[in-house]
Amino acid sequence: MKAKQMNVVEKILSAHLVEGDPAKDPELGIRIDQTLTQDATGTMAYLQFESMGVPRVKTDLSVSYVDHNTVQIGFENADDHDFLQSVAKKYGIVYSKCGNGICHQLHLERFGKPGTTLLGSDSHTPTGGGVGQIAIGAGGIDIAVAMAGGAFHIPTPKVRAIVLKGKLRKGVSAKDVILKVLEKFGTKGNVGWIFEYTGPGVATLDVPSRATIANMGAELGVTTSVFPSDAVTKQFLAAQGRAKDFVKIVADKGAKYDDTFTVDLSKVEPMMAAPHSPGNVVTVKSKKGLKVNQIMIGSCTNSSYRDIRTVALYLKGKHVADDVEVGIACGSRQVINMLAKDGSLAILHAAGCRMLENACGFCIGAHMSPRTGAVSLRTNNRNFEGRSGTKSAQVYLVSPETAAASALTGKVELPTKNPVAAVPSPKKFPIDDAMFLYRATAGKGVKGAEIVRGPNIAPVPKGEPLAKDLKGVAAIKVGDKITTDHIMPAGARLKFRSNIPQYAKFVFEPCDPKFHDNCLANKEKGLANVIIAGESYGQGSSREHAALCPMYLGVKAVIAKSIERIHRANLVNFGIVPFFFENPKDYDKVAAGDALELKGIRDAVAGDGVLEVKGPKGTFRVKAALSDREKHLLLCGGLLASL
Ligand code: MIC
Ligand code: SF4
Repeated sequence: MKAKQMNVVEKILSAHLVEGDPAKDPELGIRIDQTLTQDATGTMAYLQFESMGVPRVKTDLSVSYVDHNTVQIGFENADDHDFLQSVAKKYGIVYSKCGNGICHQLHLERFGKPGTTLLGSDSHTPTGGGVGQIAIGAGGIDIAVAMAGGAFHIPTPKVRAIVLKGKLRKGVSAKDVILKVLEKFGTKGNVGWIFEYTGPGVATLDVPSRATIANMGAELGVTTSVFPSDAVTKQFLAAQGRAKDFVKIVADKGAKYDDTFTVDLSKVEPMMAAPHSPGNVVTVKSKKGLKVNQIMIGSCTNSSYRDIRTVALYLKGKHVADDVEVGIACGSRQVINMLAKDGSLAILHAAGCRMLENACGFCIGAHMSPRTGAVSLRTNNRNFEGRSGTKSAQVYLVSPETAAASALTGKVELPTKNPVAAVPSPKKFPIDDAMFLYRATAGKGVKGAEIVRGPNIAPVPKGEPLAKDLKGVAAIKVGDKITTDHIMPAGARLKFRSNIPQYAKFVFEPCDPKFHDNCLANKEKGLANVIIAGESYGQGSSREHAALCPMYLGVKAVIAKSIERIHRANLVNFGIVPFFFENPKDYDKVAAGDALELKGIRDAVAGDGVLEVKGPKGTFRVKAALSDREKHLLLCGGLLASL
């Protein structure tokens, strides 16, 4: 009998399937080949890994990157870096030193392998889809389980083919393509999907462009995005000195998809995401002439050699406008090295750009916050309100081409007016892996290595088994599209990531600064805190702190109209029941501060997930759609408590 024709997703997943049947089960368990962490989520991931008592990582490769908290004001960041380095040495993890670059760019350059699975404690891990990897973002504890050899669970995916045809016009690039896809599918309603890019247009995109598209697929809320591994991938890997990592993975002729959407690349216009959502997509043309105060270029979405070299070509022999501040953060040392050799760095300096560290930096609001009310054009992937560090700033997400063209006039400009020549894919990238430590002991670890723990590293709190009945309080009521940046702000608060009691002080800081105190007061009275939310609760980052810190504050349930994938998984991992309103209109029946009775919650979780909640305005039904695995975790009080 002829084997079924498979798409790329089916090929990779079927080769990694360890639990579940895609034809009938709602959840699949897959084997993870590689993991990555970054420092802001990594400390927790490794503390959790440590508490599992496994002597060394069991993956093919695990890499610990330091790229988020690099500003080092105070001792906390440096303490975290030391801890991470010592953990890497002990457990057989490759350690990417601070200064090496941004995790996703580095992983793509040096480690991403077609046909493998990668799990990362960062929502932009899908960048690996650019080289035909099934790369998924998850909470730190899921990475810890994967490093210990456990499976990772995903909702059985529906696969949408994004068929690319034609070729991009000069001045239009990958960022415009993903913004076009976001314009169509938005930032909600895509949970459980995987987007597979296919069609003749794929061959016209180089690997960095594919990676940009896969990276920002995270904003759609999909499980991941993936490109085939073809001749372009082969050339890229060979140029990175990794020809042996290449395997061809393309969809079989006649492979089936659950849905198809076609993008004619030749018709894509320069696009931008207007404040305050990556899904708020408009054309650059519609904003032409808008005065701009700041332009930030880089982040894991657009910091490749191709991107920054393109910016240099736009700025060559010119100067940025007087009243605009331009900052550039490259993705890796390899990128900087190439820009130094071909003269681009000199061009950018001469043009008046501020050359920033090759780290997340501005993207996460760690520095370079714009002035009050500023218009800031940025090439990163998220423009949630306040993420830049300035609440009143109007952040627009754009391509490097639009950023560069606009830098010259200080106004939004069309990059297609005076486009520059395409940057050819380098034949050979300069390779310098000196800042990846412990490559020789990867997978083995170093016997007797001691873990270094500064005072900022606090133990991980554990959850408690779910009670039979709960008397609770609606500790907060929020609206639609609440992001993890609202729940657990990063920026200036980021340095407390390894210290839960301290970080928990800032839960919901942008929405209700009293949340922490109120929750602790309720907890003291023996009341369970409940979060009431609208659609797409928990969009954005993979940070498990957005579940872990609420757990610490006594939050036992979230009742929302809908919850995004990674955040929902994090809630379960930390023993918080993710309910949705059976009738979304019941959202109006609850107000902040209402006393809520969740009688029989334990039986409901163990059974069909349906619970009648009693509030001052009557009762309403909520439901948690849970797999048996998730039920078990919730009843135990979370993953760590279940071990
Ligand atoms: C982000 O872009 O929001 C982050 C910071 O990279 C997060 C991870 C984190 O919160 O540490 C992400 O995308 O998962
Ligand atoms: Fe870093 Fe920004 Fe990428 Fe997150 S989105 S990994 S903060 S560069």
